[in-house]
Amino acid sequence: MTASVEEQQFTDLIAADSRIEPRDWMPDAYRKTLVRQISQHAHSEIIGMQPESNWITRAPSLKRKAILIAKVQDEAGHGLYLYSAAQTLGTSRDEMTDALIAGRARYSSIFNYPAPSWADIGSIGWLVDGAAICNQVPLCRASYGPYGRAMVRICKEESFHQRQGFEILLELMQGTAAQREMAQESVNRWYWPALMMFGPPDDDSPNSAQSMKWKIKRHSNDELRQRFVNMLVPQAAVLGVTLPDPDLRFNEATQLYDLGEIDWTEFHEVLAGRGPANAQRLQRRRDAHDDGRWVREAAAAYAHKMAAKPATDTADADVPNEAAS
Ligand code: FAQ
Repeated sequence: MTASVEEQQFTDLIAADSRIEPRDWMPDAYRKTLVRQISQHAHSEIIGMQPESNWITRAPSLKRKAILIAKVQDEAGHGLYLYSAAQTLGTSRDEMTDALIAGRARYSSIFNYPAPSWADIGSIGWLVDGAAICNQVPLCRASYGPYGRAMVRICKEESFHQRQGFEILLELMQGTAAQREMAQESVNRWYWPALMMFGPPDDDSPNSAQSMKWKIKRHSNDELRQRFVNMLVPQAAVLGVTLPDPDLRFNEATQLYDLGEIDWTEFHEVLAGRGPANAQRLQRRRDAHDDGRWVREAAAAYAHKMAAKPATDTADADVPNEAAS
């Protein structure tokens, strides 16, 4: 069967490394894949605010508190850019939110782990934002325009996040024995879940091949995981922390680090909703949605009122009446 003109144009744009824009024709499956990935990504940013926002009131200094507030606020912004990008594909934010609240949508496995110590704020920045950058820098070149452009700004902010996490850990590692122990204990808990953020191994990743053909993904899950570990090893040496993988070794032949076995059973348990904090994260999101209902209703009522007013009225409302003053 020969391709239609529209289909050929789509194929040519992808082959030329050009961008697909919202009004361009695209195959249904391409649209569906993008909505799936971008909405999951948006949900991750929003749920991902929870482990860190827990520490805002307990940050050890005013400086740390200010940095943490800014970081958590950045994650909210990332969620909003991503919901907007997904909306350009014809799925409304309400639909995406409903799916999340109802427990039908995925978000990154990593946010189903608790953050019981201050060092976890360092580990989240260093390891979680570090993994996010490794995964997301190639997404700046994703073939769908609104997604790729959103990723450019997100990656700039994630790189600040990663450095602030590294710096928290560095300060702890230069502190007392108890602080060093707290940092190491935290890295021990976050290391493996951070490796799982890249998704299942390549031979068990049903979406990768097609997403790479469409140039949404540019590298496989395992390639990016490997790139991440290569980046972490020298950074761990500067920090003075040990990465908790006894099988981690530099392989002279491949010039890459060999990794120990990842516990994929744990990954699948978390994806099935049985991780350490899944229920708590989802409940918190539902409560926040309920608590925010009056704000949404007030905003909608105001928009309705403004739309009903004649245009001149609206303009006059903000301009002081010179004759009267
Ligand atoms: N967690 O066939 P694949 C952040 C699912 S943002 C949960 O390999 P794909 C910033 C996958 O969805 C972190 N589910 O799938 C931050 C699929 O399920 P489905 C989020 C996972 O899409 C920092 C199934 O398994 N980043 O951290 C996970 O080709 C600090 C089969 O997998 C992104 O979303 C997982 N880890 O590759 C915020 C980046 N892995 O939908 C706050 C964009 C896989 O068929 C604080 N996304 N699954 O039912 C991607 O790059 C890709 O979607 C992958 C998965 C690589 C995550």
